[in-house]
Amino acid sequence: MSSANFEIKAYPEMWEELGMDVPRFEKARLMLGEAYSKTYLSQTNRPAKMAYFDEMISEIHGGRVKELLAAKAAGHPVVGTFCVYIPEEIVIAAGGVCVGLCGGSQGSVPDAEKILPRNICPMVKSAFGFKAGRICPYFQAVDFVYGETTCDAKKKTWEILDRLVPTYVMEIPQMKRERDRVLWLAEVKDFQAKVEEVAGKSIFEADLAQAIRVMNEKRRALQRLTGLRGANPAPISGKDALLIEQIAFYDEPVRFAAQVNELCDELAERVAKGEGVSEITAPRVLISGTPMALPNWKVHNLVETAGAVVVGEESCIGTRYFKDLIDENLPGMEAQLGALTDRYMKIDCSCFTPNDERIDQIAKEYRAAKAQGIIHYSLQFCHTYNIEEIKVRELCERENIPYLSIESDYSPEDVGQLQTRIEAFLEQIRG
Ligand code: BJ8
Repeated sequence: MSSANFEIKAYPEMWEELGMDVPRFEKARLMLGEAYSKTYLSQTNRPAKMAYFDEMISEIHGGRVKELLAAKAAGHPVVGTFCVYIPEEIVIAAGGVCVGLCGGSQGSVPDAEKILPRNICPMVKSAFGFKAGRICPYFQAVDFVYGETTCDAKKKTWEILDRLVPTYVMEIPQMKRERDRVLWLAEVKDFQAKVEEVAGKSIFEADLAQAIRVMNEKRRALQRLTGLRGANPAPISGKDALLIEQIAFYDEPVRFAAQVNELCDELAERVAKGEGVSEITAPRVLISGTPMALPNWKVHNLVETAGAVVVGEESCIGTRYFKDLIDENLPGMEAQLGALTDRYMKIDCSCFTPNDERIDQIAKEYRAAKAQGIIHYSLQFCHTYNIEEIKVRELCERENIPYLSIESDYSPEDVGQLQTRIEAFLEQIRG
């Protein structure tokens, strides 16, 4: 798709029915289309199979929303999410749909700041603002929103969000001892009961087994994509890979996995021929830190515009979402739920203390991606990632890894300053 014929499709009647602020949303649609064309469609040598993901963006405010509404009309629960801690398998087992809600845009932040404090995480403000301003069709379509007690900004915001949309909160433990696992297992079972209530049906062993297979397949496809990015030259840009990881949160999982695998077939051919999207000498960067929710492409764009290539995201919109699978052959619901609990307890979010497995994971991913430097990315006011940054920096000092730490928000104000710092960092890698 070229930038000349790209547009985010408009569905004003459906938006009206969903109770949205249509005139404002129309402006947001045009801005997103422009940003996407500029950031994505200007890239050269993109894999042909990216066409599917371009189409997903083109239909982001329409085609996929229609699918969710059809699922809802057929009695299937539609659950909005903000965190990879949601046990998606349970929703799928009930015939439902999970959709990651957007939280990566500056456009909705002023809506949130009318209610929430200004000095909290931009992701929380952005997400809340989409609902408060009625400028997200997904938010309007969900049966309920899933919230969690990972960080203070989120857990207190859910109480206020619940006034606008039903918000179900799960308690995420903050440590990983046996008693924390017991707590999380109980939370998982409560969540199952909530989903069954909304779906009006019970979940059985066969449903959960099938849902586990579906999610494993999707996660395997994303693992495969990550593996291919270890080649030099990289067969796909970091921007495109990030886009796929973002789309993973709202596409239909079976179709998505098939499309990612088709793309991987094309990338594997590129790797076999020694072809890629960048020069073999392009600096290779791993990005680690807070998730980059759609449409937050800021740092990837700066890094790749400066001639480097991003080869991995150690992030929840990245490997933290798909690095761990669940055993598909366990007999009985109790064993399945136990394995599911263990799988989610492996997520190394900085809300845990201690969380040293994340530091080990960063080192592992750095080596696997054959990266040459690490950028730690933290959203402003995210205390847990900002403080854990100390340990990431120490890792890089110990292992002699070129390192840059960035703290940013969604406003364009710091772009010039970030560009200068990123260019200096890439010079350091180039030697
Ligand atoms: S499992 S990383 S998706 S909580 S950036 S809102 S932590 S102040 S996003 Fe996250 Fe789940 Fe953890 Fe992953 Fe708060 Fe920090 Fe903002 Fe954050």
